[in-house]
Amino acid sequence: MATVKIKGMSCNHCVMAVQKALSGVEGVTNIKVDLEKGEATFDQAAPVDTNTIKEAIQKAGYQLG
Ligand SMILES: [Cu+2]
Repeated sequence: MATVKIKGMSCNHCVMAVQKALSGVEGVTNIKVDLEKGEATFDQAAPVDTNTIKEAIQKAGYQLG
């Protein structure tokens, strides 16, 4: 399981946006986004490049923290 810190989430809309962004990354499964902690956890069905995660999060309008 991997955990990433995400900056800029303020409500459940943000949670959904981050969830959707991560679900679009190949190999990422079992995503859980925690608004209060400002982080997301996920399992990797295949090795996932951190830069790919970063880009997906940024495209959704947030930053890795
Ligand atoms: Cu929001």
